[in-house]
Amino acid sequence: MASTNQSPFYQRAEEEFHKATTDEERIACLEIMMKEVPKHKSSENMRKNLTNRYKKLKSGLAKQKKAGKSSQQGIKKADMQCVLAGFPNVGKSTIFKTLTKLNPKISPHPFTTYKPQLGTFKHEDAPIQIIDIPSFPGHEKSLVNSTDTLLLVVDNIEQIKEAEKHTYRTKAKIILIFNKEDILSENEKRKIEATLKSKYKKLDYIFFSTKPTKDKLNKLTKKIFDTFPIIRIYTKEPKKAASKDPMIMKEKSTFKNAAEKILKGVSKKIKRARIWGPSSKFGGQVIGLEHVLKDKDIIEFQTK
Ligand SMILES: Nc1nc2c(ncn2[C@@H]2O[C@H](COP(=O)(O)OP(=O)(O)O)[C@@H](O)[C@H]2O)c(=O)[nH]1
Ligand SMILES: [Mg+2]
Repeated sequence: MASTNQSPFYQRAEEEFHKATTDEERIACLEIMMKEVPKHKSSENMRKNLTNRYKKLKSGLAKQKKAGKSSQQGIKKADMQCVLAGFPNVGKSTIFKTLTKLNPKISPHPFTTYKPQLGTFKHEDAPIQIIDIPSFPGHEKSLVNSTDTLLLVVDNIEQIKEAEKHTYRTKAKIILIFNKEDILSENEKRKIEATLKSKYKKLDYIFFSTKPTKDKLNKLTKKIFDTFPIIRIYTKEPKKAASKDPMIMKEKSTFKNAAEKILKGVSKKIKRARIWGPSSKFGGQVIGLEHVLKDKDIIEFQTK
């Protein structure tokens, strides 16, 4: 396969293809190569060649799967989910590792992340699911389009515009992570900020880099947490302390919604409910089923 005159994405994918150690990795590379190869007549043979290899690997993998050898797991969506997206080498996997303290493959080679890596981090006591996906253009479109919050990672201002053709269909809220702050001069940073404020007024952004301070890390996780339309509700039993782990509910949920979530059908049996926290007039206020909850409320109820 001659790779002269191919796009840089193609060339990198081809390099990675030769280094790949699993068929899943090879397939991911071929997908990029097939997308990147020119569609004109002179490259017809090349396209056929790629397609054949791709089909062979796919059917091999399907057989393995039938035999129960596959490790691919489905992704169960958590209450709060974000996806790291961006071009190769901008530092997505490094951010994933920083947040989750897991250990994905990090390398100076692009396309190191072949399949989605799942992890979780907490903002305060709220667990947030984070997914590291392959770089544009080999990313999981369905995840980019369907997640709650997209963490668009860039290390250069032009990438914001270029990313649009991969993100314009997303329903997610977008946070721009301008990464590798450590290698920006004050002057470069000022210019970038000026551009962000003039050209991308509505884009929520944060500068970031490896080894963030505690403050910086908290600023990032708070930014992410604030994009989710949820509230945290704690439950307690009479005379006992409130639960440590919050229940995650939609914004504007009522006490009835919370009670139903705890024990289906229980709301009919509720004798008396009390509340502490932001939505209460005073601690221990007695409430009815339609009481609207706020983040960090604590509820207590007794059943008949
Ligand atoms: N200077 C600098 N380099 C970084 C930073 N984050 C990641 N890198 C480097 O950028 C390269 C690509 O990182 P990686 O996380 O694999 O990028 P990905 O392809 O977007 O997942 C690696 O060599 C990292 O060490 C950062 O904040 N500052
Ligand atoms: Mg990566």
